[in-house]
Amino acid sequence: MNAKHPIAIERISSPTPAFFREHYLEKRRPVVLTGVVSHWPAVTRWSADSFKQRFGDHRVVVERSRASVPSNDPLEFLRNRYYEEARLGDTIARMMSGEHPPGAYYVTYANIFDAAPELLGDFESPPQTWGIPPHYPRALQDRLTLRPGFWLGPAGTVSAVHFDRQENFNAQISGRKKWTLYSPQDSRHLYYPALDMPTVIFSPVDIEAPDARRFPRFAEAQPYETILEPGELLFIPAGWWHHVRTLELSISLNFWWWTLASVGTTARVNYHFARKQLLRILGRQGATAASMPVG
Ligand SMILES: O=C(O)CCC(=O)C(=O)O
Repeated sequence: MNAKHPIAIERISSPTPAFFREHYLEKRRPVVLTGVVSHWPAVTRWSADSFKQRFGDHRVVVERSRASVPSNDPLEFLRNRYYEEARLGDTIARMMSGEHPPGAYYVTYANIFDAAPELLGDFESPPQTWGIPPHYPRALQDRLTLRPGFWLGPAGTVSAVHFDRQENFNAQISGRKKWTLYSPQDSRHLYYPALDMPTVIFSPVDIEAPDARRFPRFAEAQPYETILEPGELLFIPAGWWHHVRTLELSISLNFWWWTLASVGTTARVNYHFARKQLLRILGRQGATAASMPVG
């Protein structure tokens, strides 16, 4: 646990898109928007049961773990993670059986919309409504927006702390998730860049059970927390660290999009990635990690 008391992520109700952009997107502050996606048919209609019945034959890519005992240690988590394709119906049945440890099956950023395009009518694109200035031409808006991602996982599933290169809206459709965020200014306290991690966007710190001897600086990190309820939309600025614990069988949708700020985040990640490769070539991986500048 952090030494610092968590700050609750702000919640604002039904803001205008211009207000959101000025006070949160441009100021790089996370926020929960209420009353903006709660009317989506997805929120009132979608459930794991209904997906099992209606879309059970669709094939999705499922995140799996090789670990017999699940570990929340990020390095272990990444080493044990693999992906396989499976029927959505079988995957949901396994999640609901209670016979598998959390982390055994997690549908992450799946694209079920090509196979079931009718689902696209059940929600809107928050980046295009809230994030991208309305005067941008439609073709540019489309290019700045990545395809929506469908997430479905059982209680106890954990996404280890990492950050994304793009701006992110995460809409909770059913079930609840606990989110813990840290500002990019805390990157040093999260031991970024960790050159021994398989991917530099992950921190090596298990924020729920930190090893104070290995990661003493983590005590300085300031957590921001919220429990995201169905019908709520969380904005995570590019570069903000996030850790997610699923509290109940959950469906969510996420929407990444590009801004100038997110291109800056990408440039820093690429810089560290290049240094990591160079250190590997020189056989000095990890040796100079502590003296690396923070991106
Ligand atoms: O919900 C999760 O488990 C992780 C979500 C996430 O990392 C994201 O939306 O970027």
